[in-house]
Amino acid sequence: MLQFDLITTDSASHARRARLTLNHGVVQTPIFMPVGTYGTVKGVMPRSLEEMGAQIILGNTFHLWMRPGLDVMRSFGGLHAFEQWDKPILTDSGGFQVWSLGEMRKITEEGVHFASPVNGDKLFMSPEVSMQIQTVLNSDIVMQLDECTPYETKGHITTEAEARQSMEMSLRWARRSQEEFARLQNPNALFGIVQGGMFEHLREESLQQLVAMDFPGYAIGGVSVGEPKEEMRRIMAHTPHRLPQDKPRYLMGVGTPEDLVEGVACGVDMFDCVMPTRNARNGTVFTRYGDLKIRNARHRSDHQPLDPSCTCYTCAGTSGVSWENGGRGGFSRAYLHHLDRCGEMLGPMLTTIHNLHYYLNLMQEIRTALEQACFGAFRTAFAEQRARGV
Ligand code: PRF
Ligand code: ZN
Repeated sequence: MLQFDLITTDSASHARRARLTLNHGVVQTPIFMPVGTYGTVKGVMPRSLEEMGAQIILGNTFHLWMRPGLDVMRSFGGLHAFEQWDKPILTDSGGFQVWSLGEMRKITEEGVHFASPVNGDKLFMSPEVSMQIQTVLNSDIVMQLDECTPYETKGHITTEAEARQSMEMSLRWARRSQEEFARLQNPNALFGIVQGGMFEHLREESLQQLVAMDFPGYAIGGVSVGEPKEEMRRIMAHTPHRLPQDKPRYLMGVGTPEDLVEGVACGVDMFDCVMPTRNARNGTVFTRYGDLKIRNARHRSDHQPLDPSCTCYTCAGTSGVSWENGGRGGFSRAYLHHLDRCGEMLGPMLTTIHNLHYYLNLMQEIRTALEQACFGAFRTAFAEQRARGV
């Protein structure tokens, strides 16, 4: 089940504001989806995610198949009950993760043969297997199994012929995914994934074939895979707006705050990325005025919060009133610097809360700007403020 209702469209760009209804609830788009690969958004309790306004989170077919395994997932009736998250979940198919195994795998037309990174067992992932696992997980949005075409392999940039072969196999896997999904009578929604590497005509072919198959939603895969930024932006400007107006569009694994704002302008509705959570664990935080490294010695005795304009628990405490609006403040940069120096667990927990809040709040600001018909002005002001620096 999936329903997608457009609320407003921007007159000067491809941006849209919409409402996506799924089996476990409603999602307001454009949206950022926190990544919870192993059935947990690392370091964050589900109640904190809800408090931060997360509406949908990711899970991963490949990882959950490895651990805890399908028998355990089946005994819980799916991922929602297991991880104690009752709002929508999207699961990636495992294609991208199997691809990331590098030398450990062999891709054939039938599927992917590989050795389990956990215990070395010989395993096989196919479009059918991916659909069977995602059916047990009972995720609201299921992704087709695809092959994420690399930008380069060992210094060799993927040729047009290679990108075509890969894209065409993803199309055949899309058809097999769709057939198996139907056979399993999965009650959720299956998305097709556009591939085609850095070649616009291949992207065009891929999307037209997928659109002919009539998926309830579409993703753009194979971007942010090591290509130069200009290449990524070129594909971002090419593909999303060519997909059906009345279906959700998901740009996989993207990106920086700037990428999200530009992605929305290109017509993207949904994003996911490890950046806010992973960077938080490395001590890099996002702020309205640019990025900040908490490890830097200049924060040693700084009493300010990470971002004086932020209303997250880390920056504003429980009041939710930002420091610059007269709030008493939350945790100081000095304290977060100290936690990082000492390797304390609370450090990454607090920086993760802040970064996710930043991403989720950015999307909220985008939705509000679209509703108030001032997305263009928002886009300009955002870029200027971020470039100015902390
Ligand atoms: N395919 C799948 N998952 C993905 C990608 C893809 O191409 C990407 C590329 N950025 C991230 N996650 N299935
Ligand atoms: Zn904050």
